[in-house]
Amino acid sequence: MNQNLFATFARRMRERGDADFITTREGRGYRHAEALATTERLAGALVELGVTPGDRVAVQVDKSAEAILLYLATLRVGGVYLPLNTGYTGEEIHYFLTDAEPALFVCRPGDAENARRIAADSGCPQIATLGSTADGSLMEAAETATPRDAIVASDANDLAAILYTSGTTGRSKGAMLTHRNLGSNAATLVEAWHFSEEDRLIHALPIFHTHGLFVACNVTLMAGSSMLLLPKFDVDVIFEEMPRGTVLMGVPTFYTRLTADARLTPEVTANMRLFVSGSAPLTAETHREFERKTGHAILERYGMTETNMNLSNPYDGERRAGTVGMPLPGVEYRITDRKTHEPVPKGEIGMLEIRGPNVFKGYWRMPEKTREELLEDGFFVTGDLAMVDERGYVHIVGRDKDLVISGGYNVYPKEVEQVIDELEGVHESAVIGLPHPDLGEGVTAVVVPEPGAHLDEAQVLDHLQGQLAKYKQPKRVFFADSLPRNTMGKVQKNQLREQYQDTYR
Ligand code: MCA
Ligand code: AMP
Repeated sequence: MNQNLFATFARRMRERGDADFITTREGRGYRHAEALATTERLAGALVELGVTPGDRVAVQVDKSAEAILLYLATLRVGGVYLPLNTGYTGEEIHYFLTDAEPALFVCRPGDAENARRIAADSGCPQIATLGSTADGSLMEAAETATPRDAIVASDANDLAAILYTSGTTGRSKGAMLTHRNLGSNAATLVEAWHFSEEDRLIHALPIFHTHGLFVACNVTLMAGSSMLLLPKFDVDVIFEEMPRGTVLMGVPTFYTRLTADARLTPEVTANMRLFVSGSAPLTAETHREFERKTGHAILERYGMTETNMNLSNPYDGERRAGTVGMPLPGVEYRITDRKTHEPVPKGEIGMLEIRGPNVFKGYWRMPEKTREELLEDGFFVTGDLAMVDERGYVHIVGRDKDLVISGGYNVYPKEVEQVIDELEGVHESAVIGLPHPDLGEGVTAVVVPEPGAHLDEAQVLDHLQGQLAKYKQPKRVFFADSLPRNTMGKVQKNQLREQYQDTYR
């Protein structure tokens, strides 16, 4: 049997035929059968552009129905989908193209000139464009290409996607995800969250990360549901659409913004059956406040790029504020001593490790990194600190990794520090996350200038423009004579977090 994930999706799309798959507020959408036919044409275009099984297809495009169909067409031809944050700068893209060696880079029509140059510099043989209104050279090619109705035969262990996740060393790592990884997780979530053909997901997340791409789209496809595709999260639009939706998936910032709005009532959410939160910690306060205002208990779950979803609060049963629930069926977890990987006594804090069919194959061309984080017995070391309570609910209590999560986007301090340190007059810097009422954590830099150098906040921020995606850039920059260090010489970021804790409050 063909274990290509798309074979499962195609079966469902055929069954669902004329039922809506993707709808938009502008009225441009796709029914399931129509979407399936478009993937045949896009597959034809991909093959004509030189994509063969196993090839990476790198994609940096605005959110659109066609972008989702491009993901599906890539699976159809046996390619490996590689989505890239639309905020990434040319320099960042250059790294991804060089590292992943894609056969094709699909970019926004307006970026074509730069993309051509970056592709040439990084050895990528082909580019195509895709705009948010079905425009661009890829859709033109799809019009004339010979449709391909075959679905390339794949093994469950073959790669379906590579998603880059920043590394603690500052170098992004490509997480290799197989057809089994994605397929098993989607099937599990459909069951766990009771998805059905009746569901209409309000899709307001970006589609270049696990949450908006795999959790949202794969689950919709597998259940034969439909989704309202929104270009971005906009509170006004969510309030307008909730009466016609059934599920919302969001990062905690969605819920803090909705909760702060007077329009949040039981009436406006009456048609909704499920609110899912993840990608960053949802505060117990927001959870309770949302429930008080709507009667809906947000379902918080825990996942990672490397593993898709691991733990989830129950659909039926208590959804406990401040916890991420229990392991999903088929997923095992253990909480261990960081050094020995031996389980710690129940109720104590330790490293969260995960094993299951959802756990990735390793980091693209980084065997050593893979060995460090993917243990011989199959457990993946998440870098998150957790404890389990007496009722079996897991609490994520902190991170062992130096990571900031801002509005659901991960920012690795090392990467930002390296760019700041290149600025003339900077001796060294430390980047930290501080409590932020809207984004959860606000990226913040503490900079130590060279003796005699005169630097100000604007200079540091100017220097970062164009080098780092906007969401990675600090919201504030502070200056200090030195950084606090322990006897081993390690920067004490806890002390800095304490010193500047009230910055955004
Ligand atoms: C936008 N900006 C940000 C962020 N988003 N800055 C820091 N952190 C952010 N997350 C910048 C904009 O460039 C803009 O800058 C300024 O902040 C104000 O933008 P605003 O209009 O408020 O932002 P927004 O468009 O409303 O976006 C906020 C957002 C968005 C809705 C929270 O960031 C978002 O959709 N985040 C979701 C991320 C996500 O999908 N994460 C899942 C990763 P300026 O004004 O200067 O131009 S997957 C994952 O983590 C795992 C697997 C999991 O468990 O799910
Ligand atoms: P990413 O690298 O984008 O896959 O982000 C994964 C990280 O997001 C995890 O390692 C956690 O630190 C964090 N995360 C995801 N979901 C939750 C959650 N519900 N609560 C706390 N942290 C979360």
